[in-house]
Amino acid sequence: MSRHYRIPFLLLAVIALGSRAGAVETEGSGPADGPLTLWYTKPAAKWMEALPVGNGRLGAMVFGQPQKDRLQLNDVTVWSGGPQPDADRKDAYKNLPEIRRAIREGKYDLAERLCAKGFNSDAPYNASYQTLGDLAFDFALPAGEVRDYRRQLDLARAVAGVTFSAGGVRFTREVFASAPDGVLVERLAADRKGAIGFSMKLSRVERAKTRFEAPDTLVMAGDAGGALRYEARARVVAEGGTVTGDGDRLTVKDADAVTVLLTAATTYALDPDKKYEGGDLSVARTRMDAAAAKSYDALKAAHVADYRRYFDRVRLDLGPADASRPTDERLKAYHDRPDPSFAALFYQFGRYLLISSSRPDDPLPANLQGIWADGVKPPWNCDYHTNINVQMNYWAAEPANLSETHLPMLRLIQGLAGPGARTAKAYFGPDTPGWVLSYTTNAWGWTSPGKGMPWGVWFGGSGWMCQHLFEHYAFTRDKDYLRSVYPTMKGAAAFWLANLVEGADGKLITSPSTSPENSFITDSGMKSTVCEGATMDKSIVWDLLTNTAQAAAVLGVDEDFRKKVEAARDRIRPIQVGKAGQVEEWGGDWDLNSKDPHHRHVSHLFGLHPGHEISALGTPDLAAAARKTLELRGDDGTGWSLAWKVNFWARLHDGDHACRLMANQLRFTEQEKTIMAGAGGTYANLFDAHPPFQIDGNFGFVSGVDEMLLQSQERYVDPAAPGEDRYYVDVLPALPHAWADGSAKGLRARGGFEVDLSWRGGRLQAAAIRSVAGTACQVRYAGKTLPLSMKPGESVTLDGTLSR
Ligand code: FUC
Repeated sequence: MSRHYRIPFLLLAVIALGSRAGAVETEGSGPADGPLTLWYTKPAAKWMEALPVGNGRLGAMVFGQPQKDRLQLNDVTVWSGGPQPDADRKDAYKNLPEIRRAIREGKYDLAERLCAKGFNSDAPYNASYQTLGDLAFDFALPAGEVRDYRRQLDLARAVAGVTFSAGGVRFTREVFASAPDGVLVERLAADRKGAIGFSMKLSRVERAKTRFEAPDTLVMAGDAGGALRYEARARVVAEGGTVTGDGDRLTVKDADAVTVLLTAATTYALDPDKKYEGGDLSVARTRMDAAAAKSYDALKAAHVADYRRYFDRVRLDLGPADASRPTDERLKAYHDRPDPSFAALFYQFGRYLLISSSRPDDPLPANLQGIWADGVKPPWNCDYHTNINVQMNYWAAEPANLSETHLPMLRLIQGLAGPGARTAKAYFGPDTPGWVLSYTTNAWGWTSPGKGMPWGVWFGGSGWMCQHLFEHYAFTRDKDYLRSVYPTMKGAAAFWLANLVEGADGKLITSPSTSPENSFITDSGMKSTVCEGATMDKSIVWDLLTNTAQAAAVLGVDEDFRKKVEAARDRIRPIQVGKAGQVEEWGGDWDLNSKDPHHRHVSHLFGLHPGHEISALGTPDLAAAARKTLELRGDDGTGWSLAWKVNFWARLHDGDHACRLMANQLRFTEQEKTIMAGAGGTYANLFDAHPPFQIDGNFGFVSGVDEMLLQSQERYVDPAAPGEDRYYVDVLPALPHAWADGSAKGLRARGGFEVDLSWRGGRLQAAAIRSVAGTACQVRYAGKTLPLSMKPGESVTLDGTLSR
């Protein structure tokens, strides 16, 4: 790992300090069959019913079939393909003047053709995240029917399992993925001695060879059809009985209990300078030897303690849970009879998924499916789409008190500045400073535009990604961390300083400019996807320049540069309100001409969420225009689109409308085909359905709930510390009527605060605010504002009138 990617020690120390503050109370973890358990009365018949476990890097889908069972395996680094340093179109920048001219002359259709011909990428975009393989079991069960079957996932402990009886024997299986020991563990037990017998096979659909390594291990090695090689090891630790093996399988007979261990390693490292190589395959063996030397109970205790350090920080109580009904039945009932406690379960499931797919030291962040994907060609290559999806994965990381889970994403972003500098020069000219990123990236540092329109030619990726770099600081207040990421932010800002163009009105805009994956029709009937000054671009650049200037001020560096950045920011064409009172999406008032008014992307409201240019209290006129835009877009969409709308309505302080979107998102579906509009929902295993499965909706929902209960995006200037970023902390800004009584513990706010809330009859009872970093803030609730100034570690408790 190069120095560039190392997590600064102080950052870890600050996070640890902050975490301790939130980890003192642990009673949030209920019993195994309590309100925080997903449970089912049947085994998973298909992947979308299986239950995910993961330690951030290594994951498995648990099917729980009594006889022929399967753990489908993933490692977050298993990617086909390899680096593509030549993916940028050579000399694309030479086409830029002609494209800009066509746009300025209103020849948008020509501009689109020119972009499709000379401003996209012509390199193949084939690299894909892939399965690691399968651990398949064929169990010898006593004759007789399977009875009393139950399959479950305990979110409080991150342990999945099944119990059932066959032939009078009670079988128990438990599965978890341990981060501290780097191992996937399955425990097989029964209430009769000698009852455990099975054959086990380790395999992969392609490019793998498995051999038996006596006395008890299967070793699978291979490649992913490109640069990457992997090794996976499965070992059985049997109590009693016999173990034999041959070829790609081993057999256990007459054991009293067995612990199955699985480890994996790959050659991947997130280091563009080393061509993304450097991972050590021998780690699979050393981890295995270390894990096999521990007892099952010791492995489990270490795993549970480690997981609870994260999970227990936030508790959410939205009312009594009816945990006596299986999870799929509760899901099926939700849309017609929303049950707040089920929304709370879905919220905690999202936090579980983030902890399980993104740990601080992971080499890559959570992708389109987190870490869980079957086969070698999952939808959209299971990559890191940067025009909404990967960012949505991390919206909840800070507010839901899982700050460390953000770190793999923050390292990915820093790793894009190098390849993105090449892309900037290829498309905007050899003298172009800084870096840029288009609509997607992957494990190999892809930053180029895509091949097709309308998704391919879009340059908002770098600005949006840099928001995450700043947000991590805004929540943690770690200036050493901010100093380490500032050059990446500065590079993204420098690119736009050099590439904003003056519009006909003298204001600064981007050109060419698209609005992710959407198209427009002008008043004269011209259809295109390319204009100048589309709203999302402007809002992303506004956000980037604001944050970069703020970072320079906080760090006390680059005064001249900061002034230039602020001056450019202030010259960006403001958000325009169109003839229906809506926020305009494009560089013209064309929204009402659209043939697809309910398009899933709502990119032009970036300034409302995740940005902070539009706010309910600070810019009421723009907030009203945003509301109109959402009404025009409607209440349906893909899974992630519904989740984004929950966040939008929360930012508009309309909790009831946010709840309506939640009910649409929590619509049971089995649809796995790709549907681009109106079919969003949730699968039986509570994975979000685009459809197909995309995990962004799960994470976006968590963020939506956080936004309903606590907001802190709106800034003010503190005369006592004018260079520092200061935030209003809005308590219960969008509490829906349906959540009349409840409490939340451990939510995080910008400025470095941790907040516990309780409410009754829809009114705040108490807000306990702890300051991690000793920053001032202004707390707002129900029309009142209370300035607070606290020392690090200090707490205050306020009542419903914001009195102490
Ligand atoms: C964006 C969205 C699609 C899908 C894809 C992975 O391109 O427009 O709906 O989520 O990412």
